[in-house]
Amino acid sequence: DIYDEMERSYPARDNSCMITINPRRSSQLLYPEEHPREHPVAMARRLGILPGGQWKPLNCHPLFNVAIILPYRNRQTQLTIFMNYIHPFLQAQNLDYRIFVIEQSPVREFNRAKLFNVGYAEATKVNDFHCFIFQDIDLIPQNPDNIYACTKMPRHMSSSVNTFRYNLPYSGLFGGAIALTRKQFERVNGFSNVFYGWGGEDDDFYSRLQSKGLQVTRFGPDIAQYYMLIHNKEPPSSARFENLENSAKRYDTDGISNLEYRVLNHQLRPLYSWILADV
Ligand code: BGN
Repeated sequence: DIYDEMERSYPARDNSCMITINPRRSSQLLYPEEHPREHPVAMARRLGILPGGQWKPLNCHPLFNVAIILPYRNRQTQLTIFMNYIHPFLQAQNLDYRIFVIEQSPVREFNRAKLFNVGYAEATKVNDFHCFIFQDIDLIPQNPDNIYACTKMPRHMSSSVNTFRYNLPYSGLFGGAIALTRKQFERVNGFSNVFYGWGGEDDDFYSRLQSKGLQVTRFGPDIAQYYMLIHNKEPPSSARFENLENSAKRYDTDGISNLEYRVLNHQLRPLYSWILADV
């Protein structure tokens, strides 16, 4: 039962918010590219979103306290589509949430995993977040029951993506969108910082979880459906194989324990907290 799998951030009490998870509800057929777009200021006002992309329900006590971390560079259209879509989606789940966009400064190769570590570190300075969602900006959750909160075990949320014809390509895939409690994330020393360029960082993270005996969980493929926004494929990095071979040697020394970066700029934007980081 999915309810039993959830890891609550706050204890249940009178007037706790309800969460609805109905595995039999079929996912919405939708094309996020065609989702209506609203001016960020108008949207924030209409939906009661606080500066920095923060919201919580006022008519009930939320059960989940979540930071959503999005690594970013040069994907303005996707960012707009994502924000227009995700706020109503998260509000319907009655979450206490805040969205962080972590932008990598030019010119070094993109380092998705290290940006996640930066997001974790910066979010933790703002609030004592209990649960973290680490996800790509191009992934749109299609089922409203795919709850953006943590489970007792680290969860792979995007196991069913349209670009993989809604099949899991391999059982160790842990990329796309994942949910971990702060405790689970700290237990594995976060992500490796050495994966510059495309590929392998999620496989490295999966092996970290395994090394600590953390079994990953997934909801059913009907719930875990995502639509990937169309973009050009990144060329894979050639360093990823060697980095993966040496994974185990770095678990304890490479991660949030040795994280170094510089925040070059930050703003509380209407729909998200923006952090520009040199990693
Ligand atoms: C894998 C990538 C992952 C990526 C998935 C899905 C590597 C490591 C060398 C085998 N892993 O092949 O990072 O998330 O594809 O695209 O490239």
